[in-house]
Amino acid sequence: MPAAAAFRDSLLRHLTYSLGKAPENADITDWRIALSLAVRDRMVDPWFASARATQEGGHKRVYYLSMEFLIGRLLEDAVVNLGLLDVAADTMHELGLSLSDVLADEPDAALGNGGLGRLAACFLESLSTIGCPAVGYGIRYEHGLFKQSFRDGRQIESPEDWLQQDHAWEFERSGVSFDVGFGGDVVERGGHCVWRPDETVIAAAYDTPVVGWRGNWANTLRLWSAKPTTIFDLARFNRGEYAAAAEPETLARTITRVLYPDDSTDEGKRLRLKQEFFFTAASLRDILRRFGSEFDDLKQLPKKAAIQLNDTHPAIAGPELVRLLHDERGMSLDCAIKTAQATLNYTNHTLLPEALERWSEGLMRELLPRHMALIERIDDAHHQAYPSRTVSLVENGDVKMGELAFVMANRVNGVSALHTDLMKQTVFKDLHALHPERIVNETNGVTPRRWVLSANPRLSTLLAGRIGLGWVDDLQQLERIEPMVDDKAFRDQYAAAKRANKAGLSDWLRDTQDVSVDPDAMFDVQIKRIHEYKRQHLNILEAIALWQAIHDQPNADWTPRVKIFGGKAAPGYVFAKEIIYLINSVAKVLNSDPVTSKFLKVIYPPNYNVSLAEQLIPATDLSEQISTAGKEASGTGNMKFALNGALTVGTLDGANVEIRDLVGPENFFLFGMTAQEVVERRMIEDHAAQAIGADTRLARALDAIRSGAFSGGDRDTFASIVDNLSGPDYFLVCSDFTDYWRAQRDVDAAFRDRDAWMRMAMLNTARSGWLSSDRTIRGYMADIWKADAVHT
Ligand code: GPQ
Repeated sequence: MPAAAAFRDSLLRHLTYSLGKAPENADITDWRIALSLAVRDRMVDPWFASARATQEGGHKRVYYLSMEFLIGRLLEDAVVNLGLLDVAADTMHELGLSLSDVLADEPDAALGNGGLGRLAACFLESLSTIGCPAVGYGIRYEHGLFKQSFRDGRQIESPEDWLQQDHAWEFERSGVSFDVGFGGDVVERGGHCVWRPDETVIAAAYDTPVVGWRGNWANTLRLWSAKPTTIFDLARFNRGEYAAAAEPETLARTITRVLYPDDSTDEGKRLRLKQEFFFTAASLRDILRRFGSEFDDLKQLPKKAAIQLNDTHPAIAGPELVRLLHDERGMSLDCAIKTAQATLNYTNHTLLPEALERWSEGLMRELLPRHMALIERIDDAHHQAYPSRTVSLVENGDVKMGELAFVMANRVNGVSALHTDLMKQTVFKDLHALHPERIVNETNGVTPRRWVLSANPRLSTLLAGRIGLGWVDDLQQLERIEPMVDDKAFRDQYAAAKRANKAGLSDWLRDTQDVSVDPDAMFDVQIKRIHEYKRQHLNILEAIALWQAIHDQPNADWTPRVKIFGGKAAPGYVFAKEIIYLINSVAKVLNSDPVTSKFLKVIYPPNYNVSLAEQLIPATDLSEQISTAGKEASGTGNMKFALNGALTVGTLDGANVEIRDLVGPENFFLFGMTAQEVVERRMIEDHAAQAIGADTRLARALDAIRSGAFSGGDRDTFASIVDNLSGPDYFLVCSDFTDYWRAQRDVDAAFRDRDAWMRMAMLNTARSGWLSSDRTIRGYMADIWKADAVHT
């Protein structure tokens, strides 16, 4: 049978025999699931082959432990990587459906908050593309990140329900489960400690294969779901106490019920600690089980397994691995600690003090009594080996998880050059002095398969026509288009691809957001979680000042701009929610202003997620990366924009620094204070007042907010924002405003020379190949994991 016919046959078989649907009764979701199953079938053989090659060769495996995997939709990734795009499109077409409609029907799996979770997803795909044996371990949240809507401009949250429809990608592994305990006490038996938990839940495994480019290799994403050890209490049920009878089940399932919606803030909730221990403990048991099925000597664990802790969320892995090796397998404590240290590594993703996890000793002793005792032993051992007055794992009654992760790790890494330097100078200064070899840098990256090839088919086709497809897994090859930037025909084609992406976005905005925008206007985009350090309020202040400037001179030759915002605020983050309300309120006034709206619009589509990012980024001219220097660990959206030919207006923060070095300072709009200047500026007590006094535009923009221009005349509505900015202004919005305004006017001027702009955009694409997550993963393999790619 020809390939296309075989594929069609497989799809129809799945529709009929897996879903039990007749083609005439199938809706788009049925077709989508049938297609996913047909595609999934094609992943299984490479998946098995990868597992066999790893086992037979006795290769080292990488284990990536992460509370978050922001995977988004999976069907297109799978279709593209397996080379099935044309076959799938033709098949759907023959069946009277469009592949793009079917792809769009897939729920966007949001098992993560933002950059940290998306990074984990890009890493899994790169690990498979490279052929590095790996398992991603996380939590199968029943509900991912909340859905965001706006009511009268304010954020409303509602539960997300990605599992409502069948999740076609996973295999439930009823044979793979572990008991995970909490609470109870510790007793001594025969000279060693035994933890006797008083609560136990089952961790049940669900596997999703992750296939790499060209389908040569597939790794596993194994997510744990919590189940009760007893289904229900029959005695209570028989007494008619129905709700009480179901209690054990409800309690157990609560652990994996929902993703905590806090990005870069530590809420310190008991259930969160349970989630962290739950998935970490299950994963470690699984890792030891796999090791034990292949090898005998547990001391060899570091040779065969490298465990990466994605932030401190799984940092309890340190004491838990020591407990498993020492208490349960009889290794000496000293050897257990050393073995764990040689196996574990830790990635830090932020220096923000409010995000550094601390758990109270009381809570730890209550939920994880044996671990608390082991943390004290680990602390003692570290003190013995490295006498220091300043380093301690427990401080003011709290266990410091960053320090614990550091002490238990072979390598500790930051996620951009600047961030890694700052780690050494600030949060981990003392530990770095004791362990000068331990901290390394691995600058983040993004997968080009999703973020260029799939998200931007027009650009990809253009590139393929000129340099083939080698860039897809060797992104440095984008350099090969650099000599073509002065080729007028190529530049026009590049510009046409961008224009078509923008026209597509304009249509979408018209259909879904009820606003009309000119595709020839500059599309200026800031998409990321809403946070004061990311400074969406700096962006909206500039919009207000620009609106005022246009009013002053309505006949001047303004460069038309569409400012697009996207992002969610943590439900408990009141100030971030005020920023959302301000943006929406400003949008309302500006978009209906007959004088200015042809030059300036503000649009904030709700419920920003991975799929929306895929749509926005290829249609962007200007990427806003405007965090207070020293606060954004890396950023990864910034990389996606540069690859897709958006120019950046940005500060010297996180990976912006490296992006600017790559693309060249003349192709990047830099503004603002450096991290060092930020520290110095904060020492000036009235820095905000000084900045406002020195810039009438800034003063006027703040006055407009204060006087109620965006709140129907009410002066109180945005008082918290204005008071903050004119008072403490910790994130230095006012101090950076003047230079931001200057940079934005430079952007305006540059955009008016379309040809020169396109040249700069093309240079951004040509020079951004280093930003591939394949490069990042190769760095981890060489510097941290000492793991090799395996070829099937
Ligand atoms: N990041 Cl600590 C998150 O997305 N969530 C978090 O809880 C923490 C960090 C981000 C960080 O803010 C970005 O700068 C990074 O690019 C990203 O992690 C991946 O490293």
